[in-house]
Amino acid sequence: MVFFRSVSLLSRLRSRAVQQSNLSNSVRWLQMQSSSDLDLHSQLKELIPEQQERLKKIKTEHGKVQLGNITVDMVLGGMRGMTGLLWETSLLDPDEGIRFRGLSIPECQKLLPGAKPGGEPLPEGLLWLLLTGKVPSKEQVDALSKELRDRATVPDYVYKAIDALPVTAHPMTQFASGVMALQVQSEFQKAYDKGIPKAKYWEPTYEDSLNLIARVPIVASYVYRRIYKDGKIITLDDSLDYGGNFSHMLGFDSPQMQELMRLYVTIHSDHEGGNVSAHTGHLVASALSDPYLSFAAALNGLAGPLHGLANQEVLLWIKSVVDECGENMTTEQLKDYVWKTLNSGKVVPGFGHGVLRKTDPRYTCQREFALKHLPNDPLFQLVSKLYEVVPPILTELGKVKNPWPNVDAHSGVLLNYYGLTEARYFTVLFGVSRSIGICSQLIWDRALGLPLERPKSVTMEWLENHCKKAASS
Ligand code: NMX
Ligand code: MLT
Repeated sequence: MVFFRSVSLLSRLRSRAVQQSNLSNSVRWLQMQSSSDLDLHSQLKELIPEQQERLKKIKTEHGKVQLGNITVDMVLGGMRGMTGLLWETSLLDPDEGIRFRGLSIPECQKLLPGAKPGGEPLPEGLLWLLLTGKVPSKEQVDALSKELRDRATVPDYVYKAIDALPVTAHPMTQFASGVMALQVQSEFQKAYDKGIPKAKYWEPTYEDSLNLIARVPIVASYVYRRIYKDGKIITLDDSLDYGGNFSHMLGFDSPQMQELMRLYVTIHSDHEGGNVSAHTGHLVASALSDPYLSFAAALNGLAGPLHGLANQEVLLWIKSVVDECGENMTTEQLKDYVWKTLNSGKVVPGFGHGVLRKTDPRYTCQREFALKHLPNDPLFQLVSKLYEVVPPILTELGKVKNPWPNVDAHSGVLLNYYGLTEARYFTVLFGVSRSIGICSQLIWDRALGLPLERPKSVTMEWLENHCKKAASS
């Protein structure tokens, strides 16, 4: 039954894919459910030579094709719109949002296996999709869940490294320190020291990446329980999947919270390569720093308020609105509060984006989750009100390129509803999720032999001289 439902979904999606030829290249439609191989490593081993050939062909046949002009504005404007990275696992369209290996979020919700039929996608399924470009079967996802549980062991010195910090240290500082301590077990570093040939770099990168993805929920839960629950640790449950277990280890066992966590981790996992955390991870790894070093660096970028920390800022800001205006505020009061925020020189957290120009589909799917499970929650209703009030105000400012909400505008109120109320912790959840996207691409970085990243920089004097010359020629 499940198989037939999948097949009919598959044929519907396949016909759409014919219209969108770019999708059919990136997703291996016909291989969905057809392979009974449960081992992700051997699937990758098969795929790598084919993809290496593909990259070689692009280089030799199209290496000199131009991808656009670099303008002074782009150099001074944070490289917006400048294509400069290869990132295989996902691609962001400014209007449509993210596609993971060609699949939109609603398509992932339909096609990726859930803990129960029709449930939210299991993040392990997304990991399989990101790594292979194939939609896995439930059996493959279950095998990967087990593999991740088997790899989920954290040495004592990791906890000790975290304990060396004051309990008041920001959760992201504690989490990133724990990830750095995990690095002691890097297989890549050991193999590199022994002189592993370049063609094999991807193998210890794979080991490190899967170990890291398996272990970060344990480190993250430790940080949460240390700060907020008197250090009372909850261990892994062998019967649970990745998202379910993460929720369990944090101390939340309601089936709905576990479903939320599966959705949360899936949608936060990857957002193409140019965002601060992904780009940082990729840059650091290009020096052949191992996945732990690279991912810890990525986390430090995620901890900034314009990036991942925005989820913390949103809930704190929403609560400050309620504190000032009360729960039954009028639209006028809300507008005034938004203007007050802007006039004090702050941004409205959770709105705007570096690439997106429409409402983030990650916002939309969280909104759908809320409409289904918590329609009467007052904070959800406030988030809905903000969806009406904020975009016209940001548009009126005249400089904001995207007035619409992003992923962070919604996540906090969902977590808060299920009892995870500590806003300062939220970015750690984002960090755990992002390990899946960043590490998947790091494996491909090494498999494809991508080089050291080293763009050219220039001085203002160089720019002035260059522009003078350009004007006179
Ligand atoms: N509130 C107030 N001002 C804003 C906002 C906002 N939400 N978004 C953009 N602007 C301002 C921005 O600060 C800039 O002002 P100025 O020229 O004075 O420096 C101007 O509008 C133009 O910025 P954009 O080109 O629209 O946006 P940019 O690509 O530079 O930045 C963000 C993107 C996401 C950093 C920005 O929209 C922002 O600060 N949003 C609020 C923070 C946030 O929600 N971040 C999370 C993003 C998603 N994530 O998880 O990473
Ligand atoms: C992300 O998920 O990384 C954010 O939306 C930021 C981005 O894509 O630039």
